[in-house]
Amino acid sequence: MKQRLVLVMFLIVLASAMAPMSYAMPSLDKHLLLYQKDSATWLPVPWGAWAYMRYTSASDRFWFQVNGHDFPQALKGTTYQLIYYPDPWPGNGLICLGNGKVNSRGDLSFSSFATIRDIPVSTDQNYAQGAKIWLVTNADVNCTSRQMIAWNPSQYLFEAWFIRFHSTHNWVNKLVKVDIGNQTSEKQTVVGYQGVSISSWGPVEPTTHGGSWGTITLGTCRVTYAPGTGANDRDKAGYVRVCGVGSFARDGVLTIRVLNGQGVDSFKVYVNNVLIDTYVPAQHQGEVWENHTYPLQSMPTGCITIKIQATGPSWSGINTYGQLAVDWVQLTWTQ
Ligand SMILES: [Ca+2]
Repeated sequence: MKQRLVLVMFLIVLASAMAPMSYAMPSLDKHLLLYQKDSATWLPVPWGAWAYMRYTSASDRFWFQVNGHDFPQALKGTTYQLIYYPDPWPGNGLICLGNGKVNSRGDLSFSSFATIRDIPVSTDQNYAQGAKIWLVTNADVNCTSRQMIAWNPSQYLFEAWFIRFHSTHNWVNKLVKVDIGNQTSEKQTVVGYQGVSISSWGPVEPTTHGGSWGTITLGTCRVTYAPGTGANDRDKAGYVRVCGVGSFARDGVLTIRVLNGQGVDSFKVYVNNVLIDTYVPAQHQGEVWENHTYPLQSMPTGCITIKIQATGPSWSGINTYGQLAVDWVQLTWTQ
């Protein structure tokens, strides 16, 4: 064990002396040791796998370089994710930083960057100490829902100490609210961006067909399913597209305002074709506008297409008014 540690220390010194690999990569000024731990004692596993990570402690993005060694035979060919793991279990909001595969010699090597804000985050139970960085098997983490989905600690490499990263990027809060039925808002150009478009909605209401539409007397809306468009269109969806979301985008939140009317106004919400909600309200007599809010765990960049699809049974007034009215759609994020 002693010889082993001497070797590890020698390799740390050697790696520290190496120049950064990529011309775009800033100076990797800090380092972290990761190793297999006995999950009963949290002591290092003798002769276990270990990795050395160099990283930027303050930069516009989190740049890093990972070199791992001595992975056991059974884990050769396994893909590992480098993650920031905030406690408690299952690490809700964890961040997948990059990934690499263990080669036939039992080594693992990759370098990349991740567009992240400061770590640890304030809600992390380890906030006072710092951020835990782990190497976990790809199968045990969901990078979209951002949480651990299995626990096989004998296969992981854990942090030897906590780290901190400070983002020097100038984070700016963004808000795009698309007022459905307001034809100026529906085509708005967001300053510095390509703008907004909508498609596949019914006519502007209540302007077109009259009626109460909840208490929207001062506003306008549209339905996802317009009357008179044929039975095959009952599951028709309305789309809102927001383009020009930058590559630094983080912390997205989608809010939609939907009329829970006299029918069963069930619906599904998709973001870039990924289903994020299936909503089935209790049936009632009134008409109530409801806000539904969704954190976007994996914030898309470029164009974001929001699809709102009625899935409930046709209500009695469908041939007059259509189905599932939407007042507005709002996206917030930072970039
Ligand atoms: Ca509206």
